[in-house]
Amino acid sequence: MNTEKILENLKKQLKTHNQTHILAFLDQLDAAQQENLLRQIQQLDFKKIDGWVANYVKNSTPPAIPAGFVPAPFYPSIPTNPAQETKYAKARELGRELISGGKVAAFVVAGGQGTRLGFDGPKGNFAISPVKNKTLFQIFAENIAAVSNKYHASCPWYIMTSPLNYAATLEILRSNNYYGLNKKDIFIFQQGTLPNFGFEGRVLMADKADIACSPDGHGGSLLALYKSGAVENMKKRGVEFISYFQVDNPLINIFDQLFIGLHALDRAQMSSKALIKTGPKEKLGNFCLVDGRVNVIEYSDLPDEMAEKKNPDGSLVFELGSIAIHIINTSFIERLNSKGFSLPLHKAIKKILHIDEKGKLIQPDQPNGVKLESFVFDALPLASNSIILETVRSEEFGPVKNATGVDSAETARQMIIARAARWLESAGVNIPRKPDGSVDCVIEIASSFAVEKEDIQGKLAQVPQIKAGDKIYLA
Ligand code: UD2
Repeated sequence: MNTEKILENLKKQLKTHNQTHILAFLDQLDAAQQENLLRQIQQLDFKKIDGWVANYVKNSTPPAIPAGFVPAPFYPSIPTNPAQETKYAKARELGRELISGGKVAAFVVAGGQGTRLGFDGPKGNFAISPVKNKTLFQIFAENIAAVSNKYHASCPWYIMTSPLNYAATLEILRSNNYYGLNKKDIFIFQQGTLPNFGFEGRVLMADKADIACSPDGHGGSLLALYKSGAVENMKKRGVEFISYFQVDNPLINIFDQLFIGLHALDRAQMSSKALIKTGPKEKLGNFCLVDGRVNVIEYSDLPDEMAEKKNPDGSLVFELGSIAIHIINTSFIERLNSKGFSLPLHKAIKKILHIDEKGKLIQPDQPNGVKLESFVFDALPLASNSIILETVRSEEFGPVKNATGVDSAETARQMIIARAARWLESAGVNIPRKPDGSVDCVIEIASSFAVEKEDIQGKLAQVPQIKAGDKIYLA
């Protein structure tokens, strides 16, 4: 079809869907810009857009929460009876086998914009380790290298970026020589985007030649893993299980034998790790069961009376919080994509830079539009089997979300030090502590020294005597 015909069709389509403004400045664009804009429009699905406008953009009623939800069952972090003890031992063994057999891949979602942290550039490049100032990416890479070494396997690493931080992420990895990992074991790809909307339902224009778009949320990973060829690459390598984690958690235990093993033993398709929440209002999604399937209800959607409901022993009825750590089967992602699937969207009201109908750039100081995102945990009810494993916060969850205060770089560094101290103490090392019990030195344990606390016992000869105020790095 020639360009004129394409243009005519697009104009008709835009008119039908009340989006004619997208082409308002076409005449002012050069040929390359015109072609680029037409390509962007062709990628939009206007039927879906009409649905999004009606259901999310213009609809201000909060999303309905599923009826009849009950707390989801879970595996406790420590087995509570002999049968469970036996199962955990079996799971650990199976987990070790699967890791050694190269059947497990690391997968970090790193497409977020990290606005709360106020850090310029991909969040994975944020320096966090307390002695060597290693970045989040370096910590993950070293962990993957150490696990590969320990299990005599080559564990691959898949990294999802957004179109906004893809080039920068690639450059960080390249200029750091992939932190010593083999380049062929790293697969970096981009997630999709969704258009941004004005409150009246019009697709916003970033400038005269570009539609304003933003990353489609971490739920977009389930599409992007497939579309980018990552799943195909996994299949070629024999990877069956994807260890999904977020870029902001330096304490992540990427290759957890127990979690992987329990997931595989129970023939689950997508599983989750959970924490017991610090209180009813902790900002974590809540694990629930609806019609026998695991669902996560966002903290903002759980009615107060449910969030605060207590068991006779005083514990919260909905006590299990989601920390965005999952095992996902490659076959599950393939199945979803081959059948065609869609996750619900979630709406965020934001300040969005755009041009107005006169072509003037608007830099809003108040929220002026809607961004839409999908969340990965919304795929849990699509899994026919799904397990939840409780984990211990101080061992595995120290997210770097904010510049200061709760979940900040400072709290994460303290957690890294505290965990290192506990690991060393468990092997009999004496750690100086202040009268209030906090650690009185700075310690950093590299993954090359210990991937888990059990690795320390064999390396005690390398641990120096530690005095108050010391800065100790073990590698
Ligand atoms: C998420 C969870 C919350 C809890 C918490 C744990 C949601 C809605 N909430 O909160 O329940 O588990 O994490 O830390 O998920 N990302 C992308 N592409 C995107 C958007 C995000 O890759 O389009 C990545 C981002 O780089 C990060 C992760 O997803 O690694 C989480 O994103 P976030 O910081 O927006 O999530 P948060 O803290 O609101």
